Amino acid sequence: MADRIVDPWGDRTPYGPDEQWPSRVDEHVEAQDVDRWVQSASILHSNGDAMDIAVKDGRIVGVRGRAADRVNRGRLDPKDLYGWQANTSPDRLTRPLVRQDGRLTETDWDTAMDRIVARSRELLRGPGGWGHFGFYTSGQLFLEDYYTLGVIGKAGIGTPHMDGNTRLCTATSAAALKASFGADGQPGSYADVDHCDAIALWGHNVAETQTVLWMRMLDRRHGPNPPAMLAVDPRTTPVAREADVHLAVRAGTNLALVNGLLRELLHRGWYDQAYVDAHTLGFEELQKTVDAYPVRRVAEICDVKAADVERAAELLGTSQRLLSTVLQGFYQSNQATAAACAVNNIHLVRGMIGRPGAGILQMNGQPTAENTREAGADGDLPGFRNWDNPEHIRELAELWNVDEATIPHWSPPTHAMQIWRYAEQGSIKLLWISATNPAVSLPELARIRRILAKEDLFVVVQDLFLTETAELADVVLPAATWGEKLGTFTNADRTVHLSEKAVDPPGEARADLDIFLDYARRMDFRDRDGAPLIGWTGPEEAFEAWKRCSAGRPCDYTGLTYDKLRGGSGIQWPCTTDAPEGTERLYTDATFATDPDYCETYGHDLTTGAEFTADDYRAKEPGGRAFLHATDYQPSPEVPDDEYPLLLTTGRTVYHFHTRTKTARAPQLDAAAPDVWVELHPEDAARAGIEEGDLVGVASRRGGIEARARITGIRPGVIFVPFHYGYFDVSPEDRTPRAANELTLTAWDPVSKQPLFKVAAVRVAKLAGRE
Ligand SMILES: Nc1nc2c(c(=O)[nH]1)N[C@H]1C(S)=C(S)[C@@H](COP(=O)(O)OP(=O)(O)OC[C@H]3O[C@@H](n4cnc5c(=O)[nH]c(N)nc54)[C@H](O)[C@@H]3O)O[C@H]1N2
Ligand SMILES: Nc1nc2c(c(=O)[nH]1)N[C@H]1C(S)=C(S)[C@@H](COP(=O)(O)OP(=O)(O)OC[C@H]3O[C@@H](n4cnc5c(=O)[nH]c(N)nc54)[C@H](O)[C@@H]3O)O[C@H]1N2
Ligand SMILES: [Mo]
Repeated sequence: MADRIVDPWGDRTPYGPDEQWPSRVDEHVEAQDVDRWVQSASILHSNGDAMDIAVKDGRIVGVRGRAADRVNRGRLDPKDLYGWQANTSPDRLTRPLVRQDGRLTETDWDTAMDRIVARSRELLRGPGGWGHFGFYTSGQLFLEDYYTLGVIGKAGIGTPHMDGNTRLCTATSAAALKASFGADGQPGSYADVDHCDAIALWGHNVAETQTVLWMRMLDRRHGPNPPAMLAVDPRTTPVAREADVHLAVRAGTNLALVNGLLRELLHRGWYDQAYVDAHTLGFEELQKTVDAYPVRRVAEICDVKAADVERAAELLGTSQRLLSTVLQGFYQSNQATAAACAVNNIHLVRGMIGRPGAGILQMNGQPTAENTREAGADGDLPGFRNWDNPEHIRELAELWNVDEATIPHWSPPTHAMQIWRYAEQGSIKLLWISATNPAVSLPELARIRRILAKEDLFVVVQDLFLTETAELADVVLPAATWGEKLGTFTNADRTVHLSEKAVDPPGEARADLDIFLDYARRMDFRDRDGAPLIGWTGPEEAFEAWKRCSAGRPCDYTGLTYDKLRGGSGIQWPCTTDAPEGTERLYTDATFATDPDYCETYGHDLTTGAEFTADDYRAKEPGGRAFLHATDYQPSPEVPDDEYPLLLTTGRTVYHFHTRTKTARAPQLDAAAPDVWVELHPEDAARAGIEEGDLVGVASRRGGIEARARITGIRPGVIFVPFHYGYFDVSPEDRTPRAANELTLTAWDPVSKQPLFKVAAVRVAKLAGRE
């Protein structure tokens, strides 16, 4: 087998259009004679690669891909091959901690939970007590955990202040799907890679972030009749190098580009008038808006060659089966929702949705982000219900047997950035953080650390390790994780996988579901008839309860059971008695989820974020048609000036996952990328007298970091810093600032409320020569 650190994608298995992707089983096991293999799927990205966990003497000793699975046919990502070693790391949290005289001290579960419950009861006592609670969760727990947390928050406490780090991740995916098609839910399927004749990657470095999906794309590119490829990314990523057309746009100008591409498609007749007339709304407005984006103007705004924009339009316009994927280069950049909807527009005007090869993947990032959204742990209502639709509230009240008034629905759910603002201002007094590390991952870290350290904010952190965030908590709960607990999760193309428990968690660590259930029991949440609000005691019962909640909604799970998910491949929702094997693609009959009684949102103005009312929405009479949204380009809230002349963008490397709590504990991955760096274009580097390997200071209006220089093919005027590097593995006295989020700004998209991690104005200076 190839060295997957040196060659992350391994050997090619080429195939042609409409053929089945060949299987290739990847494996890394660090023991002889494995006792047993236990079924699971990847937890280190959103691709949903199915794998078996190797167990020997009660310990995880390796993994191998599952050849029968529709998602990966046996292949695994480098992070998955090695990342499981974090489970066995000696510095796992094994006992709860509570803050005692200013220091975190080990204690037992009763003491830790009693502290949380005492504080909760005290806060709930007054009127509007729910307003003091904030829950900030993850895209890395399991479906059963989220649904339980959602019921606790919405029907137990009744707070609208719930969100996940999914807000930082794929809030824009959800927002764009709702805005264009009426509800969240991925239209496309990974199998579209097998059938397409063109692939457009919009701000998505899929080669490093969903390596197995990239293997599938590469295998098509190496087979007969390969698909054409377009990459839109300011950096020369592996995707950009492979693509036939690479548009290295100036960060923050995506919408201008896509508007220009749409104009070309319309002007050159590369669209499907019959589809537009029958299945969409808003075409004339769109035509008018994009007409202001001739190629020359777009080339100027985005700083790319006009001829390349024309080539990109031709690639898109002449394809017969176009697959688009969209991710953080759009979602975390300027005008995120409008730009993501503009990609949906391309597919709608070309009628390229809902058939093999013609698909949209508004991607997820985290392994279980889909479940956070569908189960309502991100503040949205479970089952993609509409907070503004009284009938949807009634359904939930009936299901949970609680008063409608308990379920927060008087305004949109509070988004994460606003939750942090309330904590800063002091109205949120209890913040429960599960499976996320905001002290490294949120923008403007100095501010986040200040909030976490506030005396009047009671912070609960539920994690595997003593992270930068846990260090500042009042109570730390040691959690069990993947391989140590049972549950399900759903990937970016709606494939549901079961993940079995392979080994026991270390020490007294507990499964997240058990922690939430314990809290509910101790709080004694009751329904309208005085029965326990939460009637389930384990994962499978929680799954069955969730199935009832999902019935009749776009994410219908009623045809799935744990047993059905055992043995073979993962299965795509909706899965019902009518579609017992799941559903490959949504909107195959071009009927979209826009009916006013069914849709998840009544929509927003994409420029200002202003909400439309039910009456506004009904007046449009969508009748199952999709919305074409027309929005003008506006520059980013922070653009370079004399003082901060460069644009900072941030992102990922193939070797690390987020704040590295798992990947830095896997020796192969840690060694491959041990410390932070900054990528600069040769001209920008020369201007500052910086050479390869020099120590560079990067400063913004919020703070500064130090990083080693890499001179790369990034576009001029833009620099890149990976956001993985925090401080947990550096001793307190050596904590030189190095987290990219010391630099980023507190600003978000008006519709999805996703923070703008991809654009900030900075300056650079050489601090020292290479080591
Ligand atoms: N190895 C690895 N894989 C991961 C993860 C990880 O941490 N490590 N995390 C997972 C998660 S949660 C997520 S969300 C995904 C993210 O997956 P991606 O979105 O692919 O990753 P990023 O590196 O954040 O951003 C993608 C690209 O956006 C480009 N970009 C920056 N600014 C702009 C812009 O203004 N316009 C355009 N068009 N492009 C821009 C960057 O140069 C970068 O190459 O990855 C998932 N997979
Ligand atoms: N500058 C910049 N910032 C970014 C981004 C960017 O591109 N640029 N990307 C953003 C995106 S897309 C994302 S998704 C976020 C990610 O940001 P975070 O969510 O903060 O990153 P992680 O390191 O994945 O944190 C997950 C935490 O959960 C813990 N954990 C893992 N498994 C379990 C479990 O089973 N149970 C419990 N209780 N805990 C568990 C881990 O130890 C870890 O501490 O970062 C965002 N921040
Ligand atoms: Mo993410």
